[in-house]
Amino acid sequence: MSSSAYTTARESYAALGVDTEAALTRLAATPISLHCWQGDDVGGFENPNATLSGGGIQATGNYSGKARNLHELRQDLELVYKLLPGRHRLNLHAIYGDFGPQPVDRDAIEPRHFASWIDWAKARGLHGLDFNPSCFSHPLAAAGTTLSHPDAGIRDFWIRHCAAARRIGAGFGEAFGSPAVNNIWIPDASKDVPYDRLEPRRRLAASLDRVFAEKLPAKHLIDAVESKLFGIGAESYTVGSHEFYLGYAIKRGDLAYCLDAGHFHPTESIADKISAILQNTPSLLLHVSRGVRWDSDHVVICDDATRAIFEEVVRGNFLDRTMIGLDYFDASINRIAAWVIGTRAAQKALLAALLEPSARLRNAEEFGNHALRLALFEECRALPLGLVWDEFCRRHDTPSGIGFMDEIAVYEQKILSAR
Ligand code: RNT
Ligand code: ZN
Repeated sequence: MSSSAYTTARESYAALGVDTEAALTRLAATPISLHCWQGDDVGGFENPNATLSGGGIQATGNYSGKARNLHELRQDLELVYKLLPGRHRLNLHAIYGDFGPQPVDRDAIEPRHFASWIDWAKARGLHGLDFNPSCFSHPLAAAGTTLSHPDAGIRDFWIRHCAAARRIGAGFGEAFGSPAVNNIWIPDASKDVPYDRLEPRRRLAASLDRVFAEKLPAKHLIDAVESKLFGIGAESYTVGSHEFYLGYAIKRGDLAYCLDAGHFHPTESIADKISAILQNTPSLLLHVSRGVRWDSDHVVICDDATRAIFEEVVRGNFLDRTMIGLDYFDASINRIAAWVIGTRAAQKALLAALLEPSARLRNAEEFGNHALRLALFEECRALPLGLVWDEFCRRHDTPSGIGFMDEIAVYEQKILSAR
């Protein structure tokens, strides 16, 4: 039985020709890939007190209760998934392996180091796992360059690491019967104005060619490349820029391009890029994030920028070719709440997009009635999205409203405060 509030909402949408049931079905079938690194400020478990260093990225804040090991991270994630409606994925970085007491260097990671993640994710009914090589927080990345490093030996090390990551991703895809995304992001950049912008890019392209040389089944693995504009201490030049990777991905033809919402100029929206990129690449990976004045990786909220991203995905009928991942790391608030708030916000933004009166909007635009188009957009802002969302949560046995915060508060008191 639907709630009476939902029935009223359904009628409001139906009056505009929108089928809320179809939207709820589509939403339920769309997994979000949660980024494991929100749980411990991008530290990883290579050694007991690992912390993020370099790479031009930074987790700010010092909230108590951070996950200190694999066990604690999984424990936290179990609560997170419980508070999310629908089935979702987990996106692992290479530094989050189950390494045991012996240190394992990045170029020596193997599928067996991630086997316990597969078991864990299966036992919890997750939709699948995704992966990323970790080309930062490592002595050989200390200079801020990896795949484009001038030293061939150092390049080779990172090539081996990225190639190993692809094999681990393919193993995930095989285990779940659903392809894993292996997303390559490297920090290679320069703080000050370089003289030579070309050679590092040539080296990067050559390194990537070697990373992708091994053919792995497309049904198990989707390779993605992530561009960036600048990082902290890396402001003047980024080797893997938007133009570099877009060109590289289109040239290869089999790569997904990764758009991170924080990787462009502060007023630039990634929403407009989606229909342009998907003309020429088979698929797209989203890193849904929220930059505040810079690529600050604030917790995702259901703001206009996030809604615009999902509107473009839905309007272009691109959901089947778009993998939705989150990428933010806020260490200033309860990290579990950060995960849940951000994921639910992304889902809500997707729901809002699925609830657009698309036929009427298309028609108004086609006939040049731009006043009607504007009126419809404005009408949408006041439609009862929250009631449809609450119904979705109810049907998936998850708290609606901000009820999830109560469970997080209890967990904070019982578990986090003891860390
Ligand atoms: C960095 C990129 C990258 C990382 C993660 C940890 O600017 O956005 O995706 O945030 O891989
Ligand atoms: Zn990213």
